[in-house]
Amino acid sequence: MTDRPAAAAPAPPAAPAAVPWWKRAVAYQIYPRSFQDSNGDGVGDLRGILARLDYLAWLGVDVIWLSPVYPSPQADGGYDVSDYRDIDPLFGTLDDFRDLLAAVHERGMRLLMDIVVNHTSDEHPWFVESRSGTDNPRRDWYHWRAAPTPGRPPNNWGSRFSGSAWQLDAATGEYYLHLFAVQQPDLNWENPRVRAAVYEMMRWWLDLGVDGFRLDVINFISKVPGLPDGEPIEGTPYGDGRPLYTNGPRMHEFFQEMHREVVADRDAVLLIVGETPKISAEQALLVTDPAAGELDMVFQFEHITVDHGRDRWDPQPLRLSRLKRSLAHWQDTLAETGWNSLYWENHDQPRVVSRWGDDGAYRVASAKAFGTVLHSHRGTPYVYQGQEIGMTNAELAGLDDFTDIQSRNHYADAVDRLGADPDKTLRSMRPLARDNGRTPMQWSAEPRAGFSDAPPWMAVNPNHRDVNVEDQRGDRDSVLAHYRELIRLRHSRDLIALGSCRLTHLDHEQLYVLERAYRGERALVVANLSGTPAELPDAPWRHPGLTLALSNYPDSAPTPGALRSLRPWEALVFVSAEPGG
Ligand code: TEU
Repeated sequence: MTDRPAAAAPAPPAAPAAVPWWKRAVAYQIYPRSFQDSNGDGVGDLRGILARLDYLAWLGVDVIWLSPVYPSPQADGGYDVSDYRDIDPLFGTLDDFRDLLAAVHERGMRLLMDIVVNHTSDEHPWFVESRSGTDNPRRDWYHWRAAPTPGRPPNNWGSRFSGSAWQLDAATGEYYLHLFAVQQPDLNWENPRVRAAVYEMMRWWLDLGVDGFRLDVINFISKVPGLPDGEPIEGTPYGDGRPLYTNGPRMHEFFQEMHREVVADRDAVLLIVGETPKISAEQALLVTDPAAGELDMVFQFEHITVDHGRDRWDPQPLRLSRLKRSLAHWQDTLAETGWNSLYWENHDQPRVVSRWGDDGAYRVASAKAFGTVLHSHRGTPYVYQGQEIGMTNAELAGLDDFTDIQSRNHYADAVDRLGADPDKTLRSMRPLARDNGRTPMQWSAEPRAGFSDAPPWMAVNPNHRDVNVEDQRGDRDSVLAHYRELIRLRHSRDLIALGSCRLTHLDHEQLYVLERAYRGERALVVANLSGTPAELPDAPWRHPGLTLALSNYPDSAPTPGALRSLRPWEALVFVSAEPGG
């Protein structure tokens, strides 16, 4: 009987792949124009951000997303870049940037640059050369087309900032494509020299020491060949080009190429998040699957357009079940393989407390409730400047209060071209206008809210006397203290950072309920996202061993079992004991 060699010892279980840092991180978005002015010109700048870094470290922020600070004619708030390797004098100098980056790293934080490469500014040297002649070597760095018939654009696509997506260039008699403003011509990503130049620029910033990128409308870079007409849109001279330039045929190929050319061996330390309007959860799973070698996460728009009727200018009341079904689908679809970004606000969105909460009597409770719900999902939460103190929408009384090109173009199109009623148009613009998220940061109750010593580029919200960092910093019942506690909870419990996430009670129009689980630990989050009391369906709920960890009311039920109803905007986090606790 031959002695069979001893069975090989079973291979030790594969060490769990190191959890990327950004899965436990909380991000903070800064819109530099409106964050902190340091040189008294009424516009925020890099030295202003540097002066506020200790505040962000105190809040518990792990990574900062910096909206564009590159030289720009500022036609679209800096999202029209005329030089990718410098800083606009409005915001400072490259040395100011180096000092800021060093100071961020000294405090153990990271910084993401905002890369805007679906388009450039029409003042970028690449475009200046490209439009200089049909035989210019950079002509095909952009999308130029002759008019099929005189006076008619090459196709019927509408711009996202109103009007046609094509602009006639008188000098060469050809049209160029601009999905956003006329001042933002789209780069032709079919051209490998364009892609190589973009990757080289991104590596330049990585060599400077930045920790990753937020990629602006990055799923628009691949267009359907031939740029065919879109389905006509009723009541407009345009067709819907979105399906023809969104999540295009070579998107995954370009994402993988970018990953190879830019991220390569720095994958473990970098965070690459793509802004991807109209991406589906299924597509996002393909993009964020680490095995795909594309992006780490995306900003999706499904949940942030549940109150859009025809479009942003047709605001509808929130149906909570619709919001929950969307976020539940994203949680379930990306689950163990993909990874979600979590946000309510950014520089393109209104303030959540005004949009879906109550920015009057229940401003504090509803701001905290939306914070609790957001930060209790599985994914990386993004706090937009001012969200952590419960800033509200701006007072946009007249057209002059709207600074944003998207709003002003819409008004001009609706009123001047289509003859719509001016007041009715302004009324429909106010609730969801991007300007609502762009008012100066409210640091104190002083005039100009401590943002600047000079008249700010945009009016400070007069409620800064009551809503500001200084007053809230010492107040343990403030929205700020609540956000700080949410961030501390995520940092201290992998249950919250890494645990599975299941939404329940999807049809309930008041309650938002989440169940989290991680290696035997459990959490239950239940929030009443309405201004009226909510009875708990089929109470008592049995979640033995869970106790209250966080609430936005002083005297909430200590356990789920004791809960019978929730007060307006009441939001509770129950957790099991800490392992070994
Ligand atoms: O936004 C892309 C985008 O599609 C939207 O968020 C946009 O606000 C709007 O809803 C268009 O319909 C990114 C930037 O975040 C935004 O600030 C820029 O204006 C835009 O790209 C162009 O760069």
